[in-house]
Amino acid sequence: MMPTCCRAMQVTLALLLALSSGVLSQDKLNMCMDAKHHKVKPGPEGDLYKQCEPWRDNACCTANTSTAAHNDSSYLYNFNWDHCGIMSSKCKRHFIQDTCFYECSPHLGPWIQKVDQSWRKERILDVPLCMEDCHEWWEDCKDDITCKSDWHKGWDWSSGVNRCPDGSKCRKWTEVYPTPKDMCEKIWSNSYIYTKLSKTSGRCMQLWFTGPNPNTKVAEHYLNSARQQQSFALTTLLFLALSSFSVMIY
Ligand code: FOL
Repeated sequence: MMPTCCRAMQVTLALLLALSSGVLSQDKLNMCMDAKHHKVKPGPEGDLYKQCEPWRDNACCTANTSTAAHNDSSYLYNFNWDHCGIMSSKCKRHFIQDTCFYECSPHLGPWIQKVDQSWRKERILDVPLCMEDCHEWWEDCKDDITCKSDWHKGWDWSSGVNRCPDGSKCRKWTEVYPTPKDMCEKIWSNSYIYTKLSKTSGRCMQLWFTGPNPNTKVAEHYLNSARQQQSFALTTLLFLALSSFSVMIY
């Protein structure tokens, strides 16, 4: 059993740590992840290209990145959308939009995680995606073909672009992803979490929007609810600390 003095110190230390992590989370509402092409800080980018235009007031992508997002096998990731024959243009526009969202969004802070990967230091995990965006994406791709469910790993890169690995075969989209949820969650290894929330809820992130970025408020909401959970944890810790100090005194 640990002496009371040390336990009290331990709890105080935990408190200080929790407090400092709260301070560090202040700028999570407007930040860029530390990944392959992201800017260090978000800011205006007047020349963003076509589908990335909605982010021009405040973006983590440069104009060059936004143009590349529209090109096949671009320098961004050398990623080949046409790995099982040519991807339909109605499907491809969703991948372009996803690329704009991933590269340009300054409001992903609450879902950024450190990773140990050769091509990036941070990733997004479990971003709550609006149902309409996920369903429309799946509907527009459901007649396309792919050989893999997780497009982040396991490709054959020997030619310089991703090819289907040995042993995989090109299958109907609906076989690989029976539902919109399967596709949205699996394709980028849980970057997204499927929700039943609609765009009007203000509680889910939108890939497609016009006008002021609606995701600012969504991120704010998730950060506030995380803060509330944290302050509950802090109150509990404080209670524990005080009760162990009082044990020392009496
Ligand atoms: N969109 C979203 N929403 N989230 C993302 O994380 C995301 N990531 C990309 C594009 N759009 C995204 C980047 N895509 C590889 C494959 C795809 C890719 C980036 C890199 C790649 O090199 N894969 C290797 C493994 C590399 C490694 O993990 O070390 C492979 O084995 O295929």
